[in-house]
Amino acid sequence: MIEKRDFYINGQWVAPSAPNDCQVIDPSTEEACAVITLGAAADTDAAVAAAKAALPGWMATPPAERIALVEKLLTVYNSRAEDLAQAMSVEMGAPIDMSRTSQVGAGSWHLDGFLAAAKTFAFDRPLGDHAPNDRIIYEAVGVAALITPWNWPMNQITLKFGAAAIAGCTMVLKPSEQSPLNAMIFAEIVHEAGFPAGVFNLVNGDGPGVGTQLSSHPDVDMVSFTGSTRAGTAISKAAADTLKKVHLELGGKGANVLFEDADDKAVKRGVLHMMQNTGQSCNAPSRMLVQQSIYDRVVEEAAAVAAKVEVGPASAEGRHIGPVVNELQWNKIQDLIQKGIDEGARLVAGGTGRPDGLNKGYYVKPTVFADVNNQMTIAREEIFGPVLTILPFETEEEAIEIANDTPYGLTNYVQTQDGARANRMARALRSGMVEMNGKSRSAGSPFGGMKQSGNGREGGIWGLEDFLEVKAIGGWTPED
Ligand code: TXE
Repeated sequence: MIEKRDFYINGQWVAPSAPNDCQVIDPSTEEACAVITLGAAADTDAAVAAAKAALPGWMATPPAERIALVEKLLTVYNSRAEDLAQAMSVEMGAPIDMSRTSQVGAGSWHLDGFLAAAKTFAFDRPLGDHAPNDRIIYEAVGVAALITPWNWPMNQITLKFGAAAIAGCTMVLKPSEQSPLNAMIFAEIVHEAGFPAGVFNLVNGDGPGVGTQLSSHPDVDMVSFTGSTRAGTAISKAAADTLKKVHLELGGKGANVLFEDADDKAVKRGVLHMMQNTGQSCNAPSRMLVQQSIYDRVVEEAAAVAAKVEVGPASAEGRHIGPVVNELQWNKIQDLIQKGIDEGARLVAGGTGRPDGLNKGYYVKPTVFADVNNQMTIAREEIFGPVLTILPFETEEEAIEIANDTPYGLTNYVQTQDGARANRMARALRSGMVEMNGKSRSAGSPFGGMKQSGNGREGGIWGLEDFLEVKAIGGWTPED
């Protein structure tokens, strides 16, 4: 059993102010794999004080030096890749091969994206030729609280850390209490890279404790949060009295619109994308909207693809999907599958209960529902499990109406070989991101949502800008 009770504050590992053990459960076995401490207000205060004290020095460090340290961090990160992969696999259930490639890889991809963006970013620039005495300076927002979830832990930590560090913010990270181990390795990586004490701090804790303390703390200037819409609302309320900046990356209920001229890999691609990470992705294409003329064929193929998706423990090598993260999520997914059946959707693959032979562990059957209408609970709520819903449509207008009829607006997908239609759809869909014909977005592209999927953007220049204030100066005296 791993015992990691300390917090990383002001450049060193320190004992918590009071004991408050919390077991980390391996979702593949339902056994405890580690013990951590949930922090108290005194721990949060100590971390925020360290970040506040380090802020002036870090803000005054030239951007090129901050960038060089992030570059160094990336090298250390890559050298610790296997440790990170093992940690994520055991604590949140990502199958080890997928953990090594996608989970760890997402982190280096984002850090690379920030490094590329930062090198061309002008932190100090003239307003324009018409105003020689005006200057625009981009400065750190200040002390940033980073509150992250468990589903793509390194993805989310690096998305926030990379931008904050380059922007000149100091930070307190509160990772998910479900997946703290990879975050603690990340703190070791920051330490080894040589960041000044206090620039990065880590306190473990839960939402009602450290999460709320950070959100309402008067010395925290910004919260960058990824997680549920419920917690996003709570954070916004807790932050309101101090009017801090709140950046939210929340849930999604993405549509994947398959027109009758979709390419012949579109169905398989859509099902496997839904099942990736056991359906625990905010940008999962969870509503497959299928044009009526190809509907029956698509339903049949989708059911066949889902039936072939293998499920197994995270420690096993291979391309199977793992368990979902915890009992709470397992129960929530089971309830939603049952609701789908009760509300009249047609179950064509999977269903409630565990897959055959997997009696212990939070395993879910890869599930597909056909004949779903957009008012059913399974079409409205983010299930966050390997459950695909299929909805029919007749016309392009109807597809747009169904796709946009959701409180979420994170990612939508379009499959058609008609370029003009694809572009019309890209403009009509109300979401922060649209991906077409299986082509994903490139490094440095902004990630984030509209409506109840949140605000702000992460990644590349846009992610960097979220951690920056814009200062306008009049009467600037040119220095050369
Ligand atoms: O998330 P929570 P949960 C969605 C998904 C999932 C649901 C529940 O639909 O089924 O959320 O997952 C911290 N103040 N997503 O309950 O609670 C918490 O400690 C401050 C979408 O695990 O949002 C953790 O660090 N912080 C998603 C983080 O929020 C609070 C990723 C996420 O936990 C808090 C995960 C509070 N009041 C779940 N309450 C995505 N957008 O990718 C909780 N936290």
